[in-house]
Amino acid sequence: MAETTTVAPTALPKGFRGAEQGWPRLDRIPHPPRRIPLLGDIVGADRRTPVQDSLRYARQLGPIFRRKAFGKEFVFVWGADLVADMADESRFAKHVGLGIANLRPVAGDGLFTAYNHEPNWQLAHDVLAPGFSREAMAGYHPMMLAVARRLTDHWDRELAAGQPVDVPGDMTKLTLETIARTGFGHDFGSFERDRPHPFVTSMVGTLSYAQRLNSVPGPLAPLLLRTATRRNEADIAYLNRTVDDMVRTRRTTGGGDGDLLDRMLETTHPETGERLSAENVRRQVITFLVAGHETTSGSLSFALHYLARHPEIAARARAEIDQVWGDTEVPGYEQIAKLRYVRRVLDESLRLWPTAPAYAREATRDTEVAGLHPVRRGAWALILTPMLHRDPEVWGADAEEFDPDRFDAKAVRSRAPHTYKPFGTGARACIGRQFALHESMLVLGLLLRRYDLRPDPAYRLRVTERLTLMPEGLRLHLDRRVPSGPVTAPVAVPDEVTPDARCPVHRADD
Ligand code: MNH
Repeated sequence: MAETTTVAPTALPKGFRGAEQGWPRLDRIPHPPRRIPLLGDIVGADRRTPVQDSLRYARQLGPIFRRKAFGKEFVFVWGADLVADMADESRFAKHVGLGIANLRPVAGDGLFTAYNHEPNWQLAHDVLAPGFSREAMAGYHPMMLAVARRLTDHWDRELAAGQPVDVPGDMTKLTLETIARTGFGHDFGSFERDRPHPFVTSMVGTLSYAQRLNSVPGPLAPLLLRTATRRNEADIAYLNRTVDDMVRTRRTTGGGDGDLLDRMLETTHPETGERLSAENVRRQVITFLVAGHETTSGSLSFALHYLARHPEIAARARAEIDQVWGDTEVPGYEQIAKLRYVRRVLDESLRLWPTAPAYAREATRDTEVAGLHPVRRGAWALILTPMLHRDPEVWGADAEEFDPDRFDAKAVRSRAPHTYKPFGTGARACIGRQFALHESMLVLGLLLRRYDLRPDPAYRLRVTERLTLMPEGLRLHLDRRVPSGPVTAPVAVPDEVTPDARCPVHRADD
């Protein structure tokens, strides 16, 4: 698939190839002991689980390390001081490389995959950011509820049939329907299908393909991945067709009520009066359909796993839900953010398993990382978020334990900035953060209020990787919850806003 946008490469010093040139003191950065000529650090590595392999290397090698595969050397960073230093936007910026660059054939200069210097990034950011304001979110709320209702209808049926529920499968249906409806007025009918919608199959196909491209030597990719490449081209064509149909329908019948697609098609930039091009709209729709559901579905799934495993935590969350929602059948927009403990459960799930498990930062000038590691302009590293989130210096010796109280207000205040980064950092941090949090808290609230969750005692958490993380094979048994006595009237909780809830895009510590 040809890209229609011409893209200047990130400005690199002439002849710049990789870590060898960009990190002049590479000798200070440890690598795994058993390097194999040409192949690199492949002992004990599995191409299906690059993130989990990197966590193992991280534990052996410390806060900054490198891995070499097929002649390419990558630097990984996870120590809290180093990560905080690389969050400095005056010296570092997002790097579009590795997995993300591999998505360019699908997502082009859409928000997620755009290079920093591409004018379409700022244009789309300015046009779409209001779609994630509080007011916009309040508008999505009823649609989110309607989709959650389809999930509970489905779970009620499974329960009646004595069947366990397929958590990742159903969370994916839920989050896809949510972003499709709220963003684009589209209905994929996921809950009416036995198998995933072909859009999901194609999307997962392109994500897995993008990840695989990293694990084969560049020049050999066309040969080794011939069948997969053909499959990938078909997937991309299918994604494009689906999106083009959605856009055509909207252009002819209208009726988006100011949703994301309306913004993409109609809104002009407040200062320049510019509009997104038709090709760019296509890229953005695919971007939002993918970025807007895959990661959220993973984080909901992990949260449900931990809730099922920790009945005392689930009980505390339920008590809060009963107290804040009372017997209101349908929670209002304002009643979601008040579920403080549910929010901590979610934060803690995203700490252990940040479902977008890495982001890349590049030096925008010659500088040093934490005063120790000189870097040339253009040099970059991957921030390994799951390991940052387990740094014992920040999170303590019990960092591997699931404990939502790590996110009570006092504990949060006592930690240094930039130690918790599930949504990335800086100007290119996640635009959909509030959207994901609102949707997830709403759904967890509804599910915990309605069901008791029983884990399969034989299940051991297994995490699959396809750029994003997802618990594999997670099934839960449900019991319909017996309402606990007379429920009290909703309790007024002060409308205190968490510091980062104010701006839909940028947070206080960015
Ligand atoms: Mn989201 C960027 C994580 C939900 C749309 N998202 C990012 C980044 C991370 C991330 C990390 C930064 C990547 C980088 O630096 O290269 N996002 C998440 C997680 C969830 C999530 C963990 C859910 C949980 N994201 C969502 C939702 C949407 C969305 C929901 C849309 C409705 N995310 C985006 C877009 C970007 C992004 C768009 C790119 C923003 C930009 O570069 O301007």
